[in-house]
Amino acid sequence: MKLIVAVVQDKDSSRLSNALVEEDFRATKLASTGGFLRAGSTTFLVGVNDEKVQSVLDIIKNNCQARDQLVAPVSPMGGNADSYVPYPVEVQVGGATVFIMQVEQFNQF
Ligand code: 2BA
Repeated sequence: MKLIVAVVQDKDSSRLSNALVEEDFRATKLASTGGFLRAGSTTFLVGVNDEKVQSVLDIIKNNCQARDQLVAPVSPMGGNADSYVPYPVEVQVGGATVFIMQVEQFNQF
C-alpha cells in the first residue's frame, strides 16, 4: 500500500475531491500553507493499493492546473532586509506537488 500526499491549490481542491470520490477513492484533505508564497493550499492524503497509484496520479493530473502567481513585495519592516524584493515577482505554482510513500501498516478501528 502507498500513501499519496498531494499539495494542490485551493482553487482545484473541490474538483479534485469530487473526482476522487467519483472514482471511489478515499481521501483526507488538510488545510495547508505554502512556505514560500504563504498562500493557502490543500494537502490530500490518499491511501491506496499499489496497483491504483497510477489511477490516482492521473486524476490529480487531470484536475489540477499550474498557474502563474504574482508575489507582492513584502516590506522588510520586522523581517530580514536581505531577502527584501522591491518589485512583484511572477512564479509558477504547480498543478500539484506529489509525494508517494510506502505504508508500513494500515489499520482502521
Ligand atoms: P510554496 O512554498 O508557497 O511555493 C509556491 C511556488 O513558489 C512554487 O511552486 C515555486 O514555483 C515557487 N518557489 C518556492 N520556493 C521557491 C524559492 N525558494 N525560490 C523561488 N521560487 C520558489 P511549486 O514548486 O509548484 O510548489 C507549490 C507548493 O507545493 C509549495 O508552495 C509548497 O507548499 C509545496 N511544495 C513544493 N515543493 C515541496 C517540497 N519539496 N516539500 C514540501 N512541500 C513542497
